Amino acid sequence: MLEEIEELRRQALAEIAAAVELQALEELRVRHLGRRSRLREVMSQLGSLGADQRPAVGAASGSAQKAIQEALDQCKAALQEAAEAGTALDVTLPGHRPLSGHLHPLNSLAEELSSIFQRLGFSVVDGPEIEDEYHNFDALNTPADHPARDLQATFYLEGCGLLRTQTSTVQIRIMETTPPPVRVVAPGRCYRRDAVDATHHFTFHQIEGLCVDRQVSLADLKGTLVTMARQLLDPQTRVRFRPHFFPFTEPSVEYDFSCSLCRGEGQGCRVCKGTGWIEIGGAGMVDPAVFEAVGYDPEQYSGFAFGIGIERIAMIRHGIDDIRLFLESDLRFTRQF
Ligand code: 2NM
Repeated sequence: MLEEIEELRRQALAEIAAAVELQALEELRVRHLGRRSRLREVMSQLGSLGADQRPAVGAASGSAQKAIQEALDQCKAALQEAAEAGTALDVTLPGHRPLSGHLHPLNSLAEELSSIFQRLGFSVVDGPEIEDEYHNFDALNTPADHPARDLQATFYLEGCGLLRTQTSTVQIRIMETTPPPVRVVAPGRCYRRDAVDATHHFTFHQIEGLCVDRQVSLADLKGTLVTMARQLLDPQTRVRFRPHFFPFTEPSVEYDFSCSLCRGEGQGCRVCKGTGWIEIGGAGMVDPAVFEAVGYDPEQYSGFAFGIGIERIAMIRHGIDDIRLFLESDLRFTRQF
């Protein structure tokens, strides 16, 4: 008898859950709880049961009746609400696809660059965005009176350091704790007190690379950059160096990639503005003063380092003309990538 009551309850609840119309629900109420329902019949016969069975059967049938009534009430309320809202429940409609996100274009480019460098034997490392003056400037051979250290150029936090202006701080931390050889890239967010316009922002993303070993030369730097460029853009890409100055490298260069849109032809190209070349970043051979600061012997070791602006490459790649879109726009922007 207990099993039959359980089956009656299961059957009734299943049918109620599938009901999509108020009228069908009323029919279910009559069938499962009405005067001629099997459950009522069981309950009316309680008196004729032996005293050993009566309490259990009484409790089970009472609880089944209560559960069925509650299910009917709930389903009725939901159907009435749907009818009032003018949207009768149509269980044959397709369900709502759950929203699934994807990487921001800056993060997917940083990942792509990281994996190119990983294939070249570099490890991907990171470090704090809140830094001290030592790791951001002194260890990078940037003297106290250098303009980059100015209050107008760097965000200083009250009493507790500054926001890193480049991810070279991470390279310093790696060299402090790891003996050579090292080969690392550090992707991440950096901050400068720049006036914001279509090509400058107070926060931007970089990936910086560092390779230190015996006999590392500028040729290794060029080989690394050209291999990266050919994997990232197209296999014909060329790289050129222009002399430059950075406090932390000597010699220092700025480097350009041949334009991937016009293949270096120039002539009216809107991406390279007719020059055939796109400025990508800065690089050089790590200054001996930086090696001294981290305890490497500059007589035994040499190394190259380079920086890449992630926004700049993403803008060229996707034809984006305003750097502010990356961090100041909403999903209408990010959903395009
Ligand atoms: C650049 C340009 C040139 C650089 C130098 C170092 C370190 F820590 F080894 F000294 N890391 N990254 C470097 C050199 C970064 O970015 C424009």
